[in-house]
Formats: sequence, structure tokens, C-alpha cells
Amino acid sequence: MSGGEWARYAGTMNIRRKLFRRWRGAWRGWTATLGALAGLAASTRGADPAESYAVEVSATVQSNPARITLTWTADPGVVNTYSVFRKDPGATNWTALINLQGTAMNYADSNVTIGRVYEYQVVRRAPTLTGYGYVAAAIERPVVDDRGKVVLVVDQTIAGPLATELDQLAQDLIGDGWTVARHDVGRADSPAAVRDVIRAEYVADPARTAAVLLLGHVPVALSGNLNIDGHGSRPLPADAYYGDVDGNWTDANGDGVFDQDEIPSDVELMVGRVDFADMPGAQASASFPGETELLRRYLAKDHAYRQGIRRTTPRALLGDRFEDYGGEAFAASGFRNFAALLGPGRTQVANTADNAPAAERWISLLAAADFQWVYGAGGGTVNSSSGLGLHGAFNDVWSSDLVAPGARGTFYLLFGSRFVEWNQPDNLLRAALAAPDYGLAAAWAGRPHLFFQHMAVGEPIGYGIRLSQNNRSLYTNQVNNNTRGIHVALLGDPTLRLQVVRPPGRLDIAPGGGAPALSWAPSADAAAGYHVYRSIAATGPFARLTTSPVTSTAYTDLSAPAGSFTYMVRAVRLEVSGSASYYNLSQGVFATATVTTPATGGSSGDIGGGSSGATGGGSGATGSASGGGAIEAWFVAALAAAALCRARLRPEGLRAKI
Ligand SMILES: [Ca+2]
Ligand SMILES: [Ca+2]
Repeated sequence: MSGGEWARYAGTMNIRRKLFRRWRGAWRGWTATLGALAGLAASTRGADPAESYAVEVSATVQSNPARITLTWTADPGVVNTYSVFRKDPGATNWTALINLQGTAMNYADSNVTIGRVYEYQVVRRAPTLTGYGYVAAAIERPVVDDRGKVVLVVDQTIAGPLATELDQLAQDLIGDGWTVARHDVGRADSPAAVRDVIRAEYVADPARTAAVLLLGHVPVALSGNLNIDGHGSRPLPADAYYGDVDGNWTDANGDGVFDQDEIPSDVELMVGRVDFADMPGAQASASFPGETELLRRYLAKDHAYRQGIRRTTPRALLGDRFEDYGGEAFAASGFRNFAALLGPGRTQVANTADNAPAAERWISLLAAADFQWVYGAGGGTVNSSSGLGLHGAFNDVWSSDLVAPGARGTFYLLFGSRFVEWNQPDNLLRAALAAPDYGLAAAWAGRPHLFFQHMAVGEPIGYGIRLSQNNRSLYTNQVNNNTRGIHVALLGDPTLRLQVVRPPGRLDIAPGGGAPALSWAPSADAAAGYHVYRSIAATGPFARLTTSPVTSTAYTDLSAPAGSFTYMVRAVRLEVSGSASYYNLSQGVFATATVTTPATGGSSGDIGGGSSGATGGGSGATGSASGGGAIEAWFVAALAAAALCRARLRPEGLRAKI
């Protein structure tokens, strides 16, 4: 089906629903006005038939007594039953909990334990269709200190120009609980050689290696012969290749294109790519900034998001031209994820009618306000989608619209022909990452449907893409085509999370007292206090020192042995998402200290002489007049720590050249 045909199909559907749409258009006009006036607090439920294929489930939780209450939005049609299922994360089948009448709108589960993650499936059976909804829920899930190891694969052509930004990214990842293994690769390297680098990291530590971030124009693996969108069978870019470390990807004819249409085995690593190669901005009145500049912009946005400098609003925008589409209901991927992540009534539906006033269209709403999540579906080309914008007979939105005026979505799910080929020039998915202020991730969502509900319990966005890549039918839509396709991919940083706690301010360590005495400027978000961590290396891994969060802004490490340490402090908040409560950690702030005489672990005569040969020199041993412990402490801002991080990361980069 050509782009025009997709658009015409949608047009036919429009004619069929003409009267209905007229009513809806009026209703949507009202909601758009309401949104503008009321800051969009109100629900703006539309009447997209695709919505019925999603059960828009969210959850509220309480701890005493422990209870998870699922709630869902009523469907406008006849409903026979709702069925609720549950499973543990990682389990491969659902356990039936209850069947409810079609009028039910909630279910309370009291057979739950505080701190555990539970997954729920709610199935709505109606005379003509079946809807599915999913949440990952938890009551006060504990903090996740250690996220594992992320393999940072850097296009070596950007290593120099973006050295500062790359160091900052590595420091942010460390401050988010990751261990960073950076490898710089050449654009001319083979995908197999790049995968070998990633696989070596995985083999060295399979339990902790969890994610891969491809930065710059890292070689693109092509695989399969898929007629994914009616435009003929063709190979598609396949970053899943880099996440499936042990699958048997074959190339029988030796042309460099892998044979597989589907992943040959489960994807082990969550992979994301930030790659602005071949983004000239052909439609734009002025060319896009260059590739390196777009990467610099992205890394600055990534940093601002993680640090809580740029806040995003927990609401969603959805524009859909395909609607039912034989039960595929692509936009159900938007409705069901957004309810699970953000809660009920947070999704605004754009007017995609042919005669929609400009102000009610998807791109206009997106430029006028920020939406943390965005779904958009329409007849596509590599750099456009119909029904969502302001251009031509089909109301196209162009890649340049997502870049030039500053579309304000953060996480995008987009669907339409052609632009699944994200390696094409001015690609729409990659354009979503190129906006000046917003735009951190994008994925092609509808064939198959994608499932990001675990972000509501604090998992990163890459968790959802990996789950969706490996999914066959555990999570589903009534019709869910092309599951396990090699094309399922995330453009963007896979380690980003749904909610951000602002970090503490600068961390200081004062000398004296025989133990490092930490103090820090408070975080406005640290409602639950702070956790303190220590490592022998600036690059981690960090061990947590505080059993429960400290509520003051100071901490003395009486347990420190002799040696040089990096300390990290992270703010803690009990976060409430669309389906869970969980203890969320901010980015870390860092400072270093050298202990020459430990406060504990021996008498004063012990003076740690064996370790005095470490960095402190001899001076610390005589410097302290009071109470034994002589600590050489100095203040380190994040950039200084990053410099140390860079020094440690560089050798790996050199070793990685292949
Ligand atoms: Ca081949
Ligand atoms: Ca595998």
C-alpha cells in the first residue's frame, strides 16, 4: 500500500464515519479549548475506534493494608466481560484472577506484598472485538541502586568534537547507577565486528550487562526481506542484531544483508541509537544543523532531562488516521501505554479529520505545549506522515516540522509507511530526536504493538523495547502483526526513565574527625531523603552506605577504611506513576576523599601505615591535630569527576578499535 493509498484508506474510513466524525470534531474542538484554558488537566477522551482495542488500565496503590486497585476507562460500546490476569515479571504465562461483568471499571487486589512488582492484563470482551490492557504495578518498590552495565558504542568521528558531552553522558550514566563500558568504533567497521565488541562485554559479565547505546553513525545492520508496510519486500535496519548477543544471524548469499525476518533468539540487551547521519533537512526553509551539532544538541537535552533541568509534563498527545484497520488498531499502542504510565485522563486526542482546523491538529498541539508521550499515525513516507500536520491535501506533517519550530514531545511512538526505515535521509523518527528542546526517543509502534508499561515501576525505556522485541503473544493487541520482527527498534537513549528526581546540589567533604564528613545542598525533590554511596573508583561501581535514606543533608562515613574514594549522594522520592509507587533516585552528585587514618577498624596506633603510600602523600598523617583521623579532602564538581572518568574510559576506547 503506497503512502497515498494509506492516506486514501484513512480517507475512506473518514467518509464512512462522516456523521460520527462531525460530532466528534465538535467535541474535540471543545476539548482543545478546554485544554488551552485549563492546562489540560481534564480528560480529553476521543472517539477513535482504535481506543476500544486498548483497555486503558492504570492503578492506584496503598500500603496499609497492602492493595493494588486497577481502574480502567469505560468503553462506549457494549462490553460482555472484563477478565483480570496477573503474573510476576519474567513469567511467561498469565494466571487468571477474576472475570467481571461488562459494567465493571475496577478491581482491587489485596493478595499483594509491598515492594514487589506485579504485572496485570485486563481483557475486555465485546461482541465485535477484544481489547487488551497492561500495567506493571508495585507498592513502594525499593530503590534500584545498580542498573548494570551499559555499553556505550561511539562513532569515533564524534569522539573528538563531542569529547566534553560524551564525558558528561558517561558521568550521568554513572550517576544513574550504571557502569559504563565505552568503545569507539569506525563507520567502516562491519556490523559483525561491532557486535563482537558488544558481545565481549556481555560475555565478561552476562548478569550485569544490560544496555547498549549507539551514538553517532555506528554501522547499520540490515536484515530480512519484509513487506512491512505494503511497499514491497526489502531489508530493514536491524539494531536488534546488536542486542541479540547469541542468536544465529545468517547471511547465506554473502551480500552483507542478514537473512532473518524475525530475531533468531531473544534479545538480551536493551539497545537504543542516536544517529543524525544524512539529515539534511531537505524540506526545511533552512538546512538542519549538521550531524555533529544535532548530536551535541541531543546530548545536552539528555543531560537536561536527567538532571531535572528541563521538566516534562506527564500528559500525552495522540493523533491517528488509521483507526480500526482490521483489528490492528495501531494507535492502541498509544492509548494503553499512556494510561499505564501516566494514569487516566492524561491523553489528548488531536483532530485528524480532513477539515480539522489548523489549531486542533497534532503538530499544532505539539508545538503549543509539551507532552511527555506522543503517538502519531498516518500514511507515511520516510520523512512525513499524513493527517497530523499542515501540508498539502493530506495534511502532512514533515520531519522539518518536528525540528524547526520545536515540537515538544519527549517520547514518540509513530506509525506509518516507509519511516520504519530509520536509516533513510531526513527520517521522521530521527527527526523527532532533533528538535531543539525536547525529543529523546522514538519508535515505530503498531506492527507490532509496543509495551512500555514497566516504566511505571521505574524501569528505563529500553526495558520496553527489549520486551517488545522478544514478545510473541504474552502481551498483545487483537491483531498484532510482525511480532519479533528484526525492525523493532528504539531511536534514543535506552536508559532514560519516566520520572526524574532533581539531584542534590554540590557535594562537599570537609576534613577532620577521622572520617569523611559529607554535606550537600538539598534537592527540592528529596521527600524521602538521600542515599550515600562510596566507590574506590570514580567510574564505580558504587556501594550504598545508607540502609535507609538519611533525611538531613550531611553524613559522616565512619566505615571508611584507608584509601581514596569517590562518594556519591542521590536524592530519594517515593514516586507515584500511573500504576505504581516506587522509590526513585536522582542523578548522583560526586566528591572525592582520601582517608589516611580510618576512624574505625583499629586503635589509633594503627594509623593505616600500609596504605599511606597511596595518593595522599605523607602530609595527611601529620596534619590533623584533633582526634586521629587525618583526611585529605577536596571538592570536586561534576566536571572534574568526569575528567577522571574520561581518563579511565579512554583506554577502553583504544582497545576497542577493530
Ligand atoms: Ca544476505
Ligand atoms: Ca539471544
